[in-house]
Amino acid sequence: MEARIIKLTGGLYTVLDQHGRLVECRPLGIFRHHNIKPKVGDFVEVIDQTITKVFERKNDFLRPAIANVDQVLLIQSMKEPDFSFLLLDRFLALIQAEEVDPIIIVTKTDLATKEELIEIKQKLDYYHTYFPVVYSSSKNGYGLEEIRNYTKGKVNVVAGQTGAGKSSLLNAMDPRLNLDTNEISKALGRGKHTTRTVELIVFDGGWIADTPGFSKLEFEAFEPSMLTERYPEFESYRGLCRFDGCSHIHEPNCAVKEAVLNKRILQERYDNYVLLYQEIKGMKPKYPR
Ligand SMILES: Nc1nc2c(ncn2[C@@H]2O[C@H](COP(=O)(O)OP(=O)(O)OP(=O)(O)O)[C@@H](O)[C@H]2O)c(=O)[nH]1
Ligand SMILES: [Mg+2]
Ligand SMILES: [Zn+2]
Repeated sequence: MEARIIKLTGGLYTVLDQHGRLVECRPLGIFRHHNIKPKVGDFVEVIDQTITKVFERKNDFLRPAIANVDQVLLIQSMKEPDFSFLLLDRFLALIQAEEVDPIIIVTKTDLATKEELIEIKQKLDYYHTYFPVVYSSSKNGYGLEEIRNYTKGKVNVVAGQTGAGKSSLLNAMDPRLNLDTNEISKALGRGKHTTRTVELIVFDGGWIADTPGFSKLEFEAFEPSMLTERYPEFESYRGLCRFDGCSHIHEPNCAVKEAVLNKRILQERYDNYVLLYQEIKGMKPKYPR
């Protein structure tokens, strides 16, 4: 029988089968020796409450551990915690996996002044060329209908730092979810996240996974050269640099650096690229090349 994993708690998986039934099961013991770890979102074969096969994934996230996602709702608050472009670029670089669309959602707009909003919007207009950007407030309902246009019928995952308002936003969109939320001061003060498990929940004709936010977001090991591909605005300069495999950092005659000088690529976004590139390069690869 084919099914989809929608929840994992303490080694026990809950799958939704073809007949819409929820079944609790465990994976085959031999999986461990083959380094196979079924995760939420996986399509699996289930025989007698045992997961016997994991079907190929279209994409695969390590943290949160979830697979076969359509899009990521990247949630950043205007205030409490303050909006951070470095964090935004970091998340964008991390979540652009295969066949995943990030949607930038700015929450807590009710806490910002008009001037502050205009300032952020000016910069985010640049991002809007490449990604959807939505402004919202879970307090007054602003922007929620616009978000629904994207989430409807999809497998959605939320991402964003702790206290950004991820769970609050989902609750505002569907009060039946009744997800735990927390006072920002408490959440940060205790250094733990309000949301702990990863689970797919029925949402708007599709699915949603609320996830714990990260107070610190680290890169999983990947080739620094891959970072270029996660900057969609670099795409139109592909092949135009003097050197093949140009890192766009120290090489002469670099088309990307030229575009930064000509203000076709946002300076700050490029600066963050350099920071992230160096960070990834400084990491030890997990596997021998
Ligand atoms: N004023 C205002 N406060 C908000 C808004 N959204 C969330 N909050 C507050 O922000 C705090 C944190 O919200 P949560 O929804 O728990 O944040 P989270 O991103 O789910 O946090 P973790 O689960 O720890 O990752 C709560 O006190 C919410 O009431 C908003 O749009 N406006
Ligand atoms: Mg939460
Ligand atoms: Zn270059």
